[in-house]
Amino acid sequence: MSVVGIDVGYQNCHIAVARSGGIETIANDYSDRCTPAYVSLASKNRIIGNAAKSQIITNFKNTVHGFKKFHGRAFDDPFVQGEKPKLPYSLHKLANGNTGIKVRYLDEDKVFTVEQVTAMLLTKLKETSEAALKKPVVDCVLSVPSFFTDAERRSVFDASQIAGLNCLRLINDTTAVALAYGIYKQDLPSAEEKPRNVVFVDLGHSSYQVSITAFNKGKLKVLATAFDPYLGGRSFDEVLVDYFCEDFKGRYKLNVKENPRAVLRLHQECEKLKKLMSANSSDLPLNIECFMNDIDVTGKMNRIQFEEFCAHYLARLEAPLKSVLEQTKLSRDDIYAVELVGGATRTPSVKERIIKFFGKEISTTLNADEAVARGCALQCAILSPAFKVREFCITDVVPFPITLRWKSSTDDGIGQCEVFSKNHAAPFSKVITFHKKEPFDLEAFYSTPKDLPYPDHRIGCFSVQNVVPQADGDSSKVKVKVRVNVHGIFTVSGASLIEKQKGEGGEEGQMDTEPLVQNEGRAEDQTRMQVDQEGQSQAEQQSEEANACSKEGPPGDKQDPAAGGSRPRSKVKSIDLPIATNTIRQVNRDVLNDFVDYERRMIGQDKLEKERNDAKNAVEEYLYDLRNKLCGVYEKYITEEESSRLSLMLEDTENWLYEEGEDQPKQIYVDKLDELKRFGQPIEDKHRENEDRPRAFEELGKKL
Ligand code: ATP
Ligand code: K
Ligand code: MG
Repeated sequence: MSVVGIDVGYQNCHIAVARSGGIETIANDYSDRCTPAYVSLASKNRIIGNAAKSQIITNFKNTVHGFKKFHGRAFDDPFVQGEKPKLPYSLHKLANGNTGIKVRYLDEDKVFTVEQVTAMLLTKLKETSEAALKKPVVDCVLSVPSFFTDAERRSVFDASQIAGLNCLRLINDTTAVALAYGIYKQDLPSAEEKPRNVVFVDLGHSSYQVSITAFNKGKLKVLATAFDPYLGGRSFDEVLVDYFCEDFKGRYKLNVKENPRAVLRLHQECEKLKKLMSANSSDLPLNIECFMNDIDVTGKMNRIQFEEFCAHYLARLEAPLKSVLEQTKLSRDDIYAVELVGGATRTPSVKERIIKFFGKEISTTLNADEAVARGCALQCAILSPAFKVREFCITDVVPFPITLRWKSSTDDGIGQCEVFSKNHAAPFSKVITFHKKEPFDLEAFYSTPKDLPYPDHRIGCFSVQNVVPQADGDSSKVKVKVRVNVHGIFTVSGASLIEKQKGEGGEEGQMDTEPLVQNEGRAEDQTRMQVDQEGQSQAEQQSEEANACSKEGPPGDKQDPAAGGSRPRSKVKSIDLPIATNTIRQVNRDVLNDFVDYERRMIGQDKLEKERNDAKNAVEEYLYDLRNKLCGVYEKYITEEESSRLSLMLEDTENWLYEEGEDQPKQIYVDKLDELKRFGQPIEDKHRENEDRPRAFEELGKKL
């Protein structure tokens, strides 16, 4: 069983794995611990990660990057429409309204879903992990931004399935960081003591996330999260790009924005300049040769100017910091430490603002680039039965309150109830009781659309099926289990019909179809509705915590249907009810299976192409090696005539490689290599024989 954690960043991905020594981040085939989130489609294969990023300028139409925020988004989504003109590749509206990405692949026009593109990236990261661990990787934990809504989370989860991964948990970036921070701390306050409150700030390329987390020995509890989903290092790059576009328009009469290749190059150079400005406050140059229309451009900028231009973005750093304090009602003095992660926190003015806000120095005990991945791997280790790791209980929060709505017999015909409040503990399950005579629908949605960084507040519709009246014509009691699961995704995870037994009739004293929600034994009468969290739900809550805190928890607990639990069962017979789920923007399951197959085929295609290239390279390598040796160590074993005949043949082969042989099936190269070896091998053999002879004599000499 593999223990792998992946930070799936907008720009940069990191992988951490558990090996004998503990958790470590691993390097890819470019000896780089960071794999860029770039996927390039080509006529024979896919190129993913570092190689894709380095060829973006020459293949920009087919090199997809910056796609993380398209997860779970409709093509018509205002965010997607806003991004569209900035992208060097094309977006396409899919039949189901989702965002598709249009590229040339295998010499055909092809539209991929965001899930497919992320799956390609995950395939690469999976292969990197497999190379490091030297075994197949299936189980993993992936990071997502804490503000991702259900549609976005489901989309990332689907991507993991397409890539053949078994995602044990989608964990929020800042929660992963909190775990990486807390699990090794030896001096955390004991359970009875006041917790240690730590603020985690992650400013990445595309987003800004803040959390306050309370630590006690062996556990962490996220208290609140806040975010600016569209603030990050990318915002600063765009400021620089806009500035230089204007600058070049004035000085060079260039219209940069019309030329996607130039925009890409300018972006790359501006990001470099931005990083240099983090370390250096003097004037710094920006030079790009042959930028556009054969013109070389130069420009300059310094940190003071940069901060002025970015002032409106820097000003946005404060609101989420304020928000987490307000939500938790903690004061600055209650904060033990402020930890920064994410590449963009290296910007001096970002650090300064955060220091100023909290009135204290910030700690950087964590690796700003790797902390998320490490936290993911730690979570994976905790969840993996195959791995022994310190017990650590993680409680996250529900970022946006969730409401259920249904048709009812009340005056306005609508019943509704907020099932999860903001910052409610997660994962968590609750049981709601309804009295119904027929199947019914539960519509789930986020209660506060205006606070949602997503244009659609619907989560989905869950139809509780097979509901029938009792034998005497009365309504049946239906228990519905709702849950925010380990991935932070809302589900109606079970429903059961409680058959009334003899002598039980009318115990509730009500015949309406309102839900009964009970809370820890005290039936809280909220006008016509009661919330029920006693019995089953409490048992569930315990099993939930058991699962979160201990990997040894019985696997069955998680799936425990609503009807189980600690209530005496003797009088009650319960029947599980099927639930039909229709969530927004979710990829159809049959289609998902097709994507799984297609991804496998593409992996196969990449492998074939790699083998073909390797075979070609082998010919090339052998050819150059033989040529060198013909004029060197092999000289004395062949006649001049033989040598010149062979040299001619090598030259022919070389020419062939650059012309007709440039692009041939693998077998042709294999045959070519064999052909070369037929000539080369006898000489090689003679050479070896000759080399071995004196050595053999030496050996013999020693023995004598
Ligand atoms: P996200 O978290 O939004 O999905 P990500 O995880 O890919 O994105 P990170 O890798 O944390 O993002 O950070 C990348 C950003 O950090 C880029 O904008 C990069 O330019 C910026 N960055 C990296 N080093 C520095 C530096 N020294 N100074 C300023 N910015 C930097
Ligand atoms: K990252
Ligand atoms: Mg990140």
